[in-house]
Amino acid sequence: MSITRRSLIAGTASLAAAVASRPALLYAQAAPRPSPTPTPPGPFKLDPLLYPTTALAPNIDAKTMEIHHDRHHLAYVSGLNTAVKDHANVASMPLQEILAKLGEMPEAIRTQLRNFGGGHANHTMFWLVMGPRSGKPSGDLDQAIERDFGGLQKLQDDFNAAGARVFGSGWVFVTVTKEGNLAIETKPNQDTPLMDGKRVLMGNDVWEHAYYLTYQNRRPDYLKAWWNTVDWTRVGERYKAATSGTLTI
Ligand code: MN3
Repeated sequence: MSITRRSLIAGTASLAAAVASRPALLYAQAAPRPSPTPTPPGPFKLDPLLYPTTALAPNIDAKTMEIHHDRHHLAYVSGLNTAVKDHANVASMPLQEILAKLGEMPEAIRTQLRNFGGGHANHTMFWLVMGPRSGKPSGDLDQAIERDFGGLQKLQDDFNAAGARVFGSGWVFVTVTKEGNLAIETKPNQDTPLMDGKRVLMGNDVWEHAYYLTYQNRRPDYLKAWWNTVDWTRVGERYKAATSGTLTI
């Protein structure tokens, strides 16, 4: 899923050329990112966004996307890299394994692994399940939503209610079992169901930094609008990966 720096730069250049020749048609979809994605040193990387920071507006504004990805998520990756710096055995482990085995991790860095590792996993998932194409759930995922929630509207209502009830900072998730069963779950701070050995189908960040510039204290409005950003094609791919045992974070 990661894009090389070279292809990103090449893509940006050709986008810029296309924008220059047909500005009115392409600008809204294809505005280049204002700055390149920072790359913190260490084993854990910050993947670039797969779409421009403007792509989710007006549901999520470009400034929020830029600050959230380039500063907040970067800080989690940097913190995680710092934590594992003198722990080669932890540094070489897959992130989902570190989180599932937090209790076995060196006590000196356990809190950092929890906060920064959880933050890295949560945000990596978050950017992936959003995008400009949205769509609707289909196939097995659509059937599972019908079976486990009584339809998409009910899932959205229950998910939004759960997200609104999170006190302070945290997340609301849809978890998925290997059998394909779905459930709604919330976690405080940067905790994740990965810490319970579960898999996350999708999730929404209800920290104020995720919505404050546009929505201020109106978290329920953000929760409602967020569904317009969900890329159901990619969520469907995650569902398939979960049921075939290949979904990681
Ligand atoms: Mn966040």
